[in-house]
Amino acid sequence: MRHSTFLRHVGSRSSSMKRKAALGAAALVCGATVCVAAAEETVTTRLLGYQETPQTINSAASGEFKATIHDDGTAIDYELTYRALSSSVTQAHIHFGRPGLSGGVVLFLCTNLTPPAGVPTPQACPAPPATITGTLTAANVIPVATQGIDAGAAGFAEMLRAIRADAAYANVHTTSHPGGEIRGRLSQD
Ligand SMILES: [Cu+2]
Repeated sequence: MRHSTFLRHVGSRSSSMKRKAALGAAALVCGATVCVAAAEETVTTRLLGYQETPQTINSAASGEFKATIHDDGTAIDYELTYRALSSSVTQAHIHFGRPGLSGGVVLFLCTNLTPPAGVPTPQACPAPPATITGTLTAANVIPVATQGIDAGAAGFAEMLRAIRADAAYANVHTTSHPGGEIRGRLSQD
């Protein structure tokens, strides 16, 4: 495992995706004879009602989502912040879908509803304002057959490709807006 706690927090705060060479001695990954600079990939996005589909939502709420993809592509560390929502937060996810289009739920970030079957029980969604963190792996993938997203490691790799191709979004759902109140695309802005 080349991914350290130190590296996890050396991410860009800008709304872009990039491979970022971490700085400092702790960023060096040393094998038997050589040391190389480790890199990490961080995706950040801002969540707003204006990005919701199929209906645009006027909401005072906002949020931020940050995903750090492990070097070996087997996990995503995430941090989701949301505030000022109109009503109780019910659930939050990463969906498979391009900007302006709705898509299936592939990865749960949190839920206060009946937990999904077949994946580890997601954490609860705290009342806003709140920040949650977690780690997603192949075990968390919910396949979406109609959109061609597989289960397990294949599906996880497909979602990494989708994130890099501007085809995934984070979405926070509330009681008043069950289809989602704030949304942000995971993209290369
Ligand atoms: Cu969702």
